[in-house]
Amino acid sequence: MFHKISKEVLGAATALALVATAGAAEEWRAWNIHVDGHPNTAAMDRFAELVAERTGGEVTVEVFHGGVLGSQPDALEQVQLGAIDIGNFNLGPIGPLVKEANLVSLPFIFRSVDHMFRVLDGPAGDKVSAAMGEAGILPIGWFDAGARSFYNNSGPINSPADVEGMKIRVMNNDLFTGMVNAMGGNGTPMAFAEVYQALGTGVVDGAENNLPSFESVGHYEVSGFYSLSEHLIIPECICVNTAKFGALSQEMQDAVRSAAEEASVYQRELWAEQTAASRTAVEAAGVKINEIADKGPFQEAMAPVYADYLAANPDMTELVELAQSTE
Ligand code: GTR
Repeated sequence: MFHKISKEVLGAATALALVATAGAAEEWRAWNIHVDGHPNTAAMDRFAELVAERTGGEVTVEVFHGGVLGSQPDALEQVQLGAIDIGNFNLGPIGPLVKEANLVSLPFIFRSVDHMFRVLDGPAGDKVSAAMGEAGILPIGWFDAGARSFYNNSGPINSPADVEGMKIRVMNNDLFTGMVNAMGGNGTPMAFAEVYQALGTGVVDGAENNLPSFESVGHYEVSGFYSLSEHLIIPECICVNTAKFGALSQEMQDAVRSAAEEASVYQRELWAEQTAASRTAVEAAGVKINEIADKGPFQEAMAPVYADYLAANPDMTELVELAQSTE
């Protein structure tokens, strides 16, 4: 009797388990480096809401803010491995993993944010996306990250000569180290979370970032000058582990993609507002915003960076020319 019941129970439990597996909810862990109040944090929260809504709860996203899941280079490897499912990433630190992604990390390659998005929306962008997807980091939405400029304490930067001898923190990518070194400085890769202290204690003389990030993590408290060199215009993505995304039904993929697209539209609106608000806030806190009259010498100083990059990656020449010739 006991034996019989237990067999029936077991059978029912197995059937239930099978049903549960078939309709199992996908629970994704998402990486976000930014703190509360940053546009990308709000956009990632919106993305998570939209995903739950549009997939009817079949896919849910839990966003871990403030970089608590690790540094950006580490998190990217975790996405490739599937240990982290998704996140908001800057394409700068993706360059060392996907050489096509370095297209957007070449200093002064884009004339403006609009130009960058036109390239991204065209054939060059398709190549970058495809290569990222093959590397396991599939972009499904594009965020605005404005332009990055130098900040430091010793005085305004008006020409590459002002960078000479300065130790400047950069994101993890040889292109950025080369960029600072080509101005006679010392490009120093370092995790974002360590920069505040490094600036405050003089471990580095300066760093570079966009205005919203300069403000949100307090770098303006330890840097008196922000000089508008705007040397890098790098987009950011909502990027997902390619295999996890590919395992969803077509209907679920469409729902997740549409959530990412809508969250990206929202992010770009917030970004424009926040850039202006951050400028006002840091100026009110005493930071001197320095307009650079002639950025030509900075661009000219980048010739060896392009030469080295194309010598090491001759197959990227076409992509670089495609981006440069995009209207
Ligand atoms: C921010 C970017 C982050 C991170 C950071 C950095 O602007 O949104 O993803 O790359 O810069 O400088 O490390």
